[in-house]
Amino acid sequence: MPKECRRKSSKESVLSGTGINEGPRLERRTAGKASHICDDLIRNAAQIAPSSATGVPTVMDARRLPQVTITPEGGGSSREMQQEDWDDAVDGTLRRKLSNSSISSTGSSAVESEDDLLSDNESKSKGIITLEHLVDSGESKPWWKLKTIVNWPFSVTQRRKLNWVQLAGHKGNFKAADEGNILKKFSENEMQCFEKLRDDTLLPFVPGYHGTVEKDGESFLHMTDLLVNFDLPNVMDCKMGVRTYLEEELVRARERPKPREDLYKKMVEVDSEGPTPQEHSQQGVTKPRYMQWRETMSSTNTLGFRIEGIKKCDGTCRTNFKKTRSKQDVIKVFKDFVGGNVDIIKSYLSRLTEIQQALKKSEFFKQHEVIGSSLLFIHDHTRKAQVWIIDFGKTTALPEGQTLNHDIPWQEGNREDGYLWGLENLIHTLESVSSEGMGEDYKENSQTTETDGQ
Ligand code: I3P
Repeated sequence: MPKECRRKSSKESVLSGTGINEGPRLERRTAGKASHICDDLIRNAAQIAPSSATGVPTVMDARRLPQVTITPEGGGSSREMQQEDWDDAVDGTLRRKLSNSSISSTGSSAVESEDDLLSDNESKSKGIITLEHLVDSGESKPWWKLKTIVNWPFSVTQRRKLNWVQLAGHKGNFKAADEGNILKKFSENEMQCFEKLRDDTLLPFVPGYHGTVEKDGESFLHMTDLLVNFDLPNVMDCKMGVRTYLEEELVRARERPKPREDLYKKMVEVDSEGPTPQEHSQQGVTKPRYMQWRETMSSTNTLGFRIEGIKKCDGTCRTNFKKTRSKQDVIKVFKDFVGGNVDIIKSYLSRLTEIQQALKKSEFFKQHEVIGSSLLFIHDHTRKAQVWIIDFGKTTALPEGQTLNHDIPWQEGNREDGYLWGLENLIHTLESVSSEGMGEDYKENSQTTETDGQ
């Protein structure tokens, strides 16, 4: 385990230079990669873990100021959260827009129109980030969502008030719920999936679903918070399959092409040669074109899965894996993610094998095109490790009687998604990590994999 993720005595914490001193250091480390830090990761939120096994705040907890670094689009200045912001937040008065920051997107619903997506992205590209503080009657349950590096040194009391923090996602996608649960923005598609999954072999591998609820005039899916039983969890999101867009999105873009400037900019940021001359001149690319480009740049096309983002127990969050493409690239990232601990890899492997078996038996899986779904890897310093199947917003039922193999090549019209092929490659990749061993250089690898050109 990385040393920094073990629970420390207050003395150790003070001496180690983590804690209050860590924020600025992290900020410096990530400056210049600002627009991609925590953009896409962990739509199921980062749980505020209890301070210690006993729940007693450490001395560091008491000494450290709440610290949030807002990272602006395209680098530039950043802003640390001040004590008064925090005071505002816990008082229940904060609803503040901070300019020059951005929220990126993940986990959308297939029911959204391209126009909706455009308007959502327009606000994102204007760099507006909203800190929303929502208070339930009776009990204070603030909810913030930030694109940020977070170092949450809150006391236990404060932690209880702040159920969890969402680092990214489509605006308004998540809200805090009752203890151990979260609310995810309603999607008809996803709801239908959860309803069908109630009687499926995949049930033990998907987040608990407790129906829909209304809050502040909006509908949400009431779900188990997967991070709740972990102590300072490390989380990785792997998007599964060889294709990340629906066939219907492709058809729509062909019939009514809508070049998007935000996607063009994201493409250029990673590869200035990416857009065609025509796309350069119109300063826009269509969504399927962008998604296909993302697939070829990353390991989606070559391995049938890709790493979307990682949040580590020290609060750092990386999403600059757009060019993490080869098996060796992925191995390096996994080694760093588990902090060189082969036992965690073995636990993940065993869970992935169970998932693979369950998928092969699943009626739900046979009857659905699974697009944009992720495997969420979670482990902590106790070596507890789990993998969950998440995000069914773009998982769609096939016509009656039709089934998919999930391991044969996609051709437009056959709706194959390559999920099982990707899972097999993922398992082989982790087997390689396990058999290769970690070596001494896994820490270095975390530096060398930052290859997005961001
Ligand atoms: C985004 C990513 C998301 C996608 C989003 C893309 O690209 O592919 O999966 O949302 O589309 O911008 P990136 O990872 O490079 O940031 P959906 O899965 O919901 O389609 P969007 O911009 O239309 O939200």
